[in-house]
Amino acid sequence: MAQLDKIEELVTRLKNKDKIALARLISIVENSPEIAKIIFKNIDHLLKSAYIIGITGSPGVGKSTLVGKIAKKLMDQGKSVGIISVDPSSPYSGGAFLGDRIRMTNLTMNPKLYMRSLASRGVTGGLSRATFDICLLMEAFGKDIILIETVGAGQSEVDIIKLAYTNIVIVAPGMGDSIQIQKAGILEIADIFVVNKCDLGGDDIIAQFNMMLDDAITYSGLTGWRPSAIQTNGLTGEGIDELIEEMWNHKEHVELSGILDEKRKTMIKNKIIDLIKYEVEKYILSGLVNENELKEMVSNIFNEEFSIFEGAESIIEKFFSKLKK
Ligand SMILES: Nc1nc2c(ncn2[C@@H]2O[C@H](COP(=O)(O)OP(=O)(O)OP(=O)(O)O)[C@@H](O)[C@H]2O)c(=O)[nH]1
Ligand SMILES: [Mg+2]
Repeated sequence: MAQLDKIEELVTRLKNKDKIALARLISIVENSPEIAKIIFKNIDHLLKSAYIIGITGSPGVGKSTLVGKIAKKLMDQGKSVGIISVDPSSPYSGGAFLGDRIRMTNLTMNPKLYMRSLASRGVTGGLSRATFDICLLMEAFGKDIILIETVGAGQSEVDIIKLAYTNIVIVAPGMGDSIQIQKAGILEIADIFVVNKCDLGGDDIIAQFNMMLDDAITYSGLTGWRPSAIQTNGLTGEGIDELIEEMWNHKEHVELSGILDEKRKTMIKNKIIDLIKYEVEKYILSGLVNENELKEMVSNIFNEEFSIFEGAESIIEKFFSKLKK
């Protein structure tokens, strides 16, 4: 495949901070995990030099606006920033759309910034797999900070949230506040809690959040970190400095406590398992049972000739007996 010859050249260009090479490699990684393996044979990063920050919140709370403001400040501090905007519900992908808020600030023109949006369509092997791989590419490119924006609702997004070293959860007044806060697992997710649109209020949300924290007595015992609640205004930039300062505080906390290394090790473990699963599944589905056989099996099960478990078991047995040969 002609594409394969180009991989090495693209990786070299990536390491020389060529944005076009980064964009091409991300597209390849999104669409074909097969070729992604070849890319990563030439890249030996372990997400140690790039720091990953997750920004999660319901639609419209101001995530993209804040991401734009945060990115700008970080770049002013001399950091190189990558943004991944994950939107499973969006029909677009491939960097074609991204928060117009960010675009409006002309940030896209900044050479220190690279943005990419990711939708389910066109991504092979799961959004979290692609997000992880894109983080690796961005790190190899030389990004210091990677910001991942997600709505955080689906399972694949929960997996993406687990990738981030510091998670910022954003809510906004007047958008079903108590529901937003009570949403599953906010205390487990939020390292920093942000109430955006403070021009519209939000003191009550802060009070409610602090009460919840006080109730969760065991919480601080788990990680030794008590999330703070910060009010921001995405339009004026109010509160952004405080938010960034808190990000650095949390970074220091996870680094010194060893939590960060544990997290990285878990990511490595999950990646190994992912790769094995992918290969084994591919082997079984192409080598041991083809699409037609599987179809026939499904009809037989549907006609109650045997059970789902017996069907799966027969394939697994075939797999192991083949291994023994
Ligand atoms: N009043 C007010 N409006 C804000 C503030 N921050 C953002 N907005 C507005 O809120 C709207 C949604 O902002 P986005 O940044 O697109 O929100 P989002 O969370 O990224 O939205 P999705 O990506 O669609 O989930 C936009 O019209 C923003 O201009 C703020 O602090 N105050
Ligand atoms: Mg957005």
